This record gives sequence, C-alpha cells and structure tokens, in this order.
Amino acid sequence: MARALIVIDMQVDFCPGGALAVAGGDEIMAPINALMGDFDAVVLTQDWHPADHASFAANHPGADPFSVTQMPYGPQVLWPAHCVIGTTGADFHPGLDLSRADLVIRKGFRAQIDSYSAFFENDRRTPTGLAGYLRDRGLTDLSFVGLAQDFCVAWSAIDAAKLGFTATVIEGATRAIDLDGSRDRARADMRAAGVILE
Ligand code: VGL
Ligand code: ZN
Repeated sequence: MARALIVIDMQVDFCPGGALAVAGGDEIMAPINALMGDFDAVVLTQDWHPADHASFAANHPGADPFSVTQMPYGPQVLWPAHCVIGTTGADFHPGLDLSRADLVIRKGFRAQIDSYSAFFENDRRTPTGLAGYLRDRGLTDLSFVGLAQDFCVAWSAIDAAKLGFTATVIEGATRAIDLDGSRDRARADMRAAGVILE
C-alpha cells in the first residue's frame, strides 16, 4: 500500500493578499512542507483558468462575486477572477516546497466548465487523468491538504473515496472559505462519503 500526499491549490491567489484569499491560507505552508517527507509520492494541483472562465463573476454581467448561477452541469458559485493562466496569482505560493512534487496537475483550464475536484471537472464526468496516474503507480492511500477545505479539498477527497481510494483529509493542514456554512456541509459530506477527517 503506497501513500500519496495530494496538495490542493496552494497558490498565491488563495492566500492572504490574493484575489480569492482563504483566511489563514499561508499558515499551512510549513505543516504541508513538513508532511511531504512522510509519503511515497507528492502531487500538487494548480487551479488554472483562462481569463474568460465561466466561473468568474466578471464574465456574467450584473452578477456579484459569491452569487450562484446555473450552468448546464448544475449550480455554480461565481468567484472573483482568480488563478488566471500566466499571472502571478496562479503561481504556487513562494513558501511551498516544490522540490518534492512528482506531478503537478492543472485543472479548470476549459473556459466553460469549472473543476474543483482533482479527479473530475464540475460536470462530474470529465476526468483530469489523476486517477489513472495514481493507480498506475499503485498509490492507493491518499491524504489531502491545502485550499480550500470546503471546495477543492472536499470535492477531491469525496471523489477519491468514490473511486475506491482510501481518502483522508488532514484538517490542520487545510483552511476553508466558509461561504454560508459550506465548511460544516463539506465536513458532513466528506464523512458520509467515507472520507477520514484527522
Ligand atoms: C477553489 C473556488 C474556485 C479551491 C478553486 O481551490 O477551493 N475554490 N476555484
Ligand atoms: Zn478556481
């Protein structure tokens, strides 16, 4: 049984001062770096959106950031523009140790569809390819850390459990956006899906 640490979206825009800052996002850099040595593999995800991405409120005239719209694939929160391809905000936070990463997987690069999960885009059907990579390497036991606990971390961990991986979220190495109770909901959804919260 080989173990992978999946580090979700530790990028400039999700840390204090960034376009979609998660409170305390920078506090988890050191704990995440310290965890890397305990695993057989380290995978980083990188939220990676074109400027015309459909998840940006600015691309929906009259819509406020953090409002919800209907997409062909279901409800979608409209975010402030963030992690735009080629901008500093899309870079990994300078405090993150990149030297141990075996794989960087980018997600959200299609303009018409968001991708919270590291495994499937928000239509819940389009795979990112990560499951195949992990299975090919025999990495069956996955621990999730990073940002944001109630969106990309939760969706990734729930998909991992559904796909048959052992999925753990190391809560002390995550921080949440907490939009209208989304943190509590995400924790309940993760538990219901068989994700271990530790
Ligand atoms: C995320 C909202 C939009 C995340 C990414 O990393 O949790 N949240 N894009
Ligand atoms: Zn995003």
